[in-house]
Amino acid sequence: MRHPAKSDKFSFGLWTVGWQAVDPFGDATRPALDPWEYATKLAELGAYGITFHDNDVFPFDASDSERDEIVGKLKDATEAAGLVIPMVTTNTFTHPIFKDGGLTNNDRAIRRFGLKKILRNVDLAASLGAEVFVMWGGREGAEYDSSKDLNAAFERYKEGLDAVAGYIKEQGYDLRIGLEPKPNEPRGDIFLPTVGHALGLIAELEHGDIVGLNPETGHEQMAGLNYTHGIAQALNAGKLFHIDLNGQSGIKYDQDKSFGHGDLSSAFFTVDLLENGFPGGGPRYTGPRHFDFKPTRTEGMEGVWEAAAANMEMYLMLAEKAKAFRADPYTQELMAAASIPELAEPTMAEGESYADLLASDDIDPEAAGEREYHYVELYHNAMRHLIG
Ligand code: ASC
Ligand code: MN
Ligand code: MN
Ligand code: MN
Repeated sequence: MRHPAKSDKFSFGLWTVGWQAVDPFGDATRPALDPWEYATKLAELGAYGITFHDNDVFPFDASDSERDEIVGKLKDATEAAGLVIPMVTTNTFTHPIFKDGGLTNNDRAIRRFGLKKILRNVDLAASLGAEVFVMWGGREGAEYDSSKDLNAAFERYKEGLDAVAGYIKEQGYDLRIGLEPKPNEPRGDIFLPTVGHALGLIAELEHGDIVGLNPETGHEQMAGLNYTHGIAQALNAGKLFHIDLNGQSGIKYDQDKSFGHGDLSSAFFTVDLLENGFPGGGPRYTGPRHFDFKPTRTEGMEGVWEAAAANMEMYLMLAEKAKAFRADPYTQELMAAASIPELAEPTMAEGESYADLLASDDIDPEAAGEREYHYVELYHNAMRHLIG
């Protein structure tokens, strides 16, 4: 397999390789490096970009001068390594002040604090040339249904998002917001649990034109949902602004394994969509292939870099297999036999009246009920390419 190239647009969160593997049951198993050390090593492995939460780089209570100094060092290191910073995000989940959320906290003073922290970080994102500002509302939610006026919570969530989007517009930044759904963890239930919930809320925003999605593979799979379908619907809605690729084995805690480790065949079809698009054309995703993974706690620093490289190698291997699958004449034959191209044809003819539709008599339901689709053989042909 070839070495990843900048043109592959692979990016990594600093918090991924930087995770020291503290979990609810155990202490750190790995040392902390400085942010620029992670950046330099990721560039060597073939990444084109890095991303971060504000507090992956500088402490929550950093003074302005401390903040500027550390960010300056990171900026110098990324430039020296030829890396870009396509996305920046804010940590509104670690500090105890956010234990009941930032934008949806019952405590108004805390909501105002959370909003200010986010706006400051929007300024930072814009100054570093980021194109997407991710908002993962990990603490926006509840454990107890009695703890919230849910209607007010959604009102405040919308108010908060509109405030951030409105600020971006007022400042004239070339930045779009990517909401990241997740069903649970760290809250018992998180608001905006899936891609569909987030799309519904975005449609109600005043500044929803610059608000879209950053769906994460494992987060959809934690809800038992199909990630490829999720990003397809976001694409169809013109809302796929960014992606978090990783691996997850079923409906469990958020595993954040390396991409493709977990549901491999689902990862194949995710890459097939990202690399080859919809069979009938349609919107394409051209943004970063961003990995939001956590090297498992068993890994030392050697394992961290192996796990990071595995994401990119997996993506490239799947991309090659997916190209071969699509180019295979047998695949095309099966797709045609299954009428897949016909789904791109509108159901009613242009200008056709309801009367014409109702009067039409062009199908024998019994015969149509007997037609073959050969979907199993088509899927199996994908598996031939994947593991044959
Ligand atoms: C993010 C993001 C997540 C969370 C998580 C933090 O920005 O995309 O999924 O934060 O990785 O641990
Ligand atoms: Mn995750
Ligand atoms: Mn994520
Ligand atoms: Mn995550």
